[in-house]
Amino acid sequence: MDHAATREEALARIAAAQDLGALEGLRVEFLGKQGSISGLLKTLGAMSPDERQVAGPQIHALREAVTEALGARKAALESAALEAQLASETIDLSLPAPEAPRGTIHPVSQVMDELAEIFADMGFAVATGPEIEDDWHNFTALNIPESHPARAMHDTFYFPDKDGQGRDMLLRTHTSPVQIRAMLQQGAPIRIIAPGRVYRSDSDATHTPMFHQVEGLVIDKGITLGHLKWTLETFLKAYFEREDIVLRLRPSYFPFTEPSVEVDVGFALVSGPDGKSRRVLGGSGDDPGHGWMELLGSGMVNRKVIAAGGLDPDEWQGFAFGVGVDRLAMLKYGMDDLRAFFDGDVRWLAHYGFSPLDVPTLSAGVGARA
Ligand code: 2NM
Repeated sequence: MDHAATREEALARIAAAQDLGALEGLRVEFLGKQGSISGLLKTLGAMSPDERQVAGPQIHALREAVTEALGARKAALESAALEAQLASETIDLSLPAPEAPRGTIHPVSQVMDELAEIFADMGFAVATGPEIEDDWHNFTALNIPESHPARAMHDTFYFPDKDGQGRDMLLRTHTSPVQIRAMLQQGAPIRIIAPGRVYRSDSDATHTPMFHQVEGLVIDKGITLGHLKWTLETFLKAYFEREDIVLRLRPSYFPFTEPSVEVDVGFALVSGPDGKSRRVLGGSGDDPGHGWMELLGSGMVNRKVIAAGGLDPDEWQGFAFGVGVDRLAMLKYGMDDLRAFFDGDVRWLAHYGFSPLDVPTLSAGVGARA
């Protein structure tokens, strides 16, 4: 028996296959379980040894030739498909980059970065702590009595259950508990700022239930109100990038500081291009066309708070201050609606946000845009 005709026909059909699907059809037709060449192989069993000696090598050679032709055609079809794909995917490298949505840094993040940079230059580290606190760290350690209105349900967000030590759990109402934890964990001396989210049950045009605060704490030997005033003045001049920032300290009261001082900053009333008058920080509030704006609270840390922090108040003294980060951002960058800070509107962010490359540095100006 001669298989030359079968072979010629099979190779011609393989060479003519136009795609991988057709080629697979041929493989099944020739070499599959029910395939024609598989059928020929099965006939070997019924042959006499003499017949088999002649037909065996011919059928095996046929199977080999067909297998090889199928592989070669498959490789050719695959490389043709790759060539076609590459040809269709060429790009013009001289085209401009496509317009892609670009994220911006939220002003709150930018201002917190500016604060960290300014205070780092004065030797302050950044401290953080949990937003879910217990009432000892948030109130008791800060000399805020059980009866104090700040502890009331209508001012503080409480959790329904107490912690393992029977303490009420709450969302921190200020970042002061971070400073208590720092005193207990690090001991003295201390120079830290504690920026972060704080929560109060309060919501109107100028109050949001979550806002951002930064508090500062210095504990050392022989610290006075003079150190406090210099630190706040140096910070505010660097932050607002003006040398003419003037502060006014007024006596005040906070449970955690004694004495306590409210800090006002002088501003000028300037009329903008729209005719509306804006407050621009700088100059003495007592000068004509000027006024004083209440900006932050501060004072010398109360002896009871130092003791609650595990330190001896006869050995260690210090000052502390607290200021709203959102308010600082509005004053510097001119936003007039606090609520827009938390709407997540990308149009607002495109307008007021910062480029990720605008990293605050003291040498370039902390608020300089690239
Ligand atoms: C303020 C005003 C005055 C303050 C006190 C402390 C601590 F934990 F050290 F006692 N941290 N921050 C403080 C003092 C905060 O915010 C208006």
